[in-house]
Amino acid sequence: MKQLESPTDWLEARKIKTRGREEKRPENVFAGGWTSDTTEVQGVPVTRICAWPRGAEAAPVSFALLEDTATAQLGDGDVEESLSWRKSVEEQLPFNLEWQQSSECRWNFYFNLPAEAKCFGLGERLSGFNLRGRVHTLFNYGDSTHVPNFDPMYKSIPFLIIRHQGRYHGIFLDSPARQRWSLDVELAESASVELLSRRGWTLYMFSNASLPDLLAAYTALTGRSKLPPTWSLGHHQSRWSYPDDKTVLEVAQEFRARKIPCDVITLDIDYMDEYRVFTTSPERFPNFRDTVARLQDMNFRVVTIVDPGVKKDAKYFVYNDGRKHDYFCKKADGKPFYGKVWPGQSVFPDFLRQDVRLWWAALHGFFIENGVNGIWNDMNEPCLLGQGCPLPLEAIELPKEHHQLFIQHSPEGDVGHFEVRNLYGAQMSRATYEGLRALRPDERPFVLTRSGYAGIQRYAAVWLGDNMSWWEHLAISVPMLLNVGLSGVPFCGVDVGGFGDDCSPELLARWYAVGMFYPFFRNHCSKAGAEQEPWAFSPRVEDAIRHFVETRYRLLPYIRALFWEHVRTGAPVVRPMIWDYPEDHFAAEIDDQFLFGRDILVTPVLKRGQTERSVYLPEGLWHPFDGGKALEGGRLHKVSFELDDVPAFVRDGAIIPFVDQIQSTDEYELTPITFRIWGDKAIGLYLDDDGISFEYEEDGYNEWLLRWENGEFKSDLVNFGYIAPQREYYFEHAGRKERVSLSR
Ligand code: MIG
Repeated sequence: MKQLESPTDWLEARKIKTRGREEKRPENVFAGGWTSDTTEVQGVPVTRICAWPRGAEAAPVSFALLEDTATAQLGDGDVEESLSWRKSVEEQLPFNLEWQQSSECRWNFYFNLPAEAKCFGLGERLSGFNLRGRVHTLFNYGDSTHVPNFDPMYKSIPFLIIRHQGRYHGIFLDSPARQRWSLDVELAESASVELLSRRGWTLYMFSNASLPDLLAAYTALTGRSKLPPTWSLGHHQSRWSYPDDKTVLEVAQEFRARKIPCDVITLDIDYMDEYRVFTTSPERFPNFRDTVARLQDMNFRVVTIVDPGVKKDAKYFVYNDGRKHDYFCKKADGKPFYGKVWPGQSVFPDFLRQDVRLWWAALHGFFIENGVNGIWNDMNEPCLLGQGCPLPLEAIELPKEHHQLFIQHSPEGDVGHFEVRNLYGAQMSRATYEGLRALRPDERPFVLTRSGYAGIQRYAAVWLGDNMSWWEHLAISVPMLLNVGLSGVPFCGVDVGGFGDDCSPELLARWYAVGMFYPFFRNHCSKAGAEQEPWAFSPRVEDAIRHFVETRYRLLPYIRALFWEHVRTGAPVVRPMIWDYPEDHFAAEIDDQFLFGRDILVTPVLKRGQTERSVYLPEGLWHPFDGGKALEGGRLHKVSFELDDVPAFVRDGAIIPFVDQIQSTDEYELTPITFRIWGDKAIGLYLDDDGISFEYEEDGYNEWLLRWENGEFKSDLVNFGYIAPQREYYFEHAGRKERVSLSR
């Protein structure tokens, strides 16, 4: 067989100038055009700056904003108010933000970072909660070396939050090209961003808000997630890979036999026919449709992986069809671009093009016909095997177009891939989301993605890629997910048990104790790792895991309400303590605890051999989740957590809806719900919708405000638009449980 052409351009891209010694502020060579205006978004003042180089006429069209245009007329969809931008008269931006262009392909931004200020956001970061004191590179890259100083990661969300004197400010630099944020590395109370692009950009400066208001404003611009299908909030089981249909069915049966709730079985790359996307293996999954149906008979749903690389194979319909229509990315010389991924030499669709997205969307008809429920997008940075980062970390120049792997078609015309790289995965997931939505209009799509850009929350849930079965990675998952949530993406999680390496029994149990509070809750493990299904170790570990997964399921009505809150306000599901306790300076430092909505404070055990940890409770009274004496907040406590204790506290004054134990969300609708009440005076919310359709957007939901006062339970109807199947309701307070009917 003839040797396939091997891609060498990525090597060429490395032969460019990289950073030497830190330079002084370079000379400003800007000679292009710019505009500046201001408005208010959800009550937050926003200044917008658009700039473009000489020769261009405007900043590029944005793919991050709701309306896909930098001049979006907000006021549609989720955004209530309409924006009116006014010409800016401001002379000075907050933090004295300044910008310039220092070469034909380099822009610089400078701002002050007062000593007291803390930085959050920027999407997926390995550096802990406060991002200050290091460089953060935003250039989507798939690599599993998740050591603390590793950079860049799979996703790039250029939205930085600055907390200063108890107020919050945001900088959103909307450009999908390489960005490097240096957050006071020099300890000089100053920060800078270097953007490598020959195109323009748009910067939004949000100022002087509370943290919830800031998120409301940022997500008013970049959009919010829809309510997820309820099944996707259940427990997912994954493995790279279950080798064949027989094994998959056995795993599913095991969950039911052992009564460990589970909703989703995920199929990794080996379900395909030699890694050809939109096919199934005739040897290992010969009756694919039947296998999916059998899983669904057991109340499971199936999520299949889809990678962007299309196998170069003249007998393969996806390759031929895409070639015929010219859908794949080409090099600057017009020749096809080939990169090596799982299928061998592969071509890559140009997802920036709408016609390509439509084509890709339609290909998902294959999965719909087979009954597949959701799609998992991987390798979509895009990641090429064995090649390292396509642009050196230290680059201070953008290679010329013909060395940027390939060319993509932006609304402004052809551009080198590096100009728009950070959009590749997001636009793939957009195509997937829109495909599922069009093909199955009555169901909320479930798409999971590894790569993404600002606004990815509109299309997909995210997981944070290849972590390891290390205690360090259990611990870092908390600040990582906090920053992902503060970057506008509520539906997020990491691989429970860790992806690489062998998990240990203790680690798996402790990981589930945290994972049950991840918005996206999936056990996943790599090929090389030892088995880590919930029963892989001892009965003691299995029992602990069962308790955590059961509790996750019992909390589903509360979790569904948290996503409602996101839809309405942009709030993340997993929140730092400062979200609700902004005045608490002690809380601002804490990144090993988090709020799961307003009423649950998660205080996980993150160290091997640890059975006790110190817990910081904010003001008020807090009740241990699994029962026991309430603790007074405003101080530290030493608390012990056995292997099977849910490591969390409930806020005094909370009413949380719990559904009776179910094994999958198929049983959700008819199962009784109990409103558990903590404290003498309490309030809560109960929301109900069909959990699967978009009717909730047309008033098809019910909402009650719940109150507990003077020993009495009351429900006030706020909205009634969904005719729910009959189920029983109870309240429970201090051991007293009574049936109630909700007011109409
Ligand atoms: O090169 O599909 O992060 O979750 O199991 C590895 C195989 C490709 C990387 C993903 C991981 C997945 C694996 N993929």
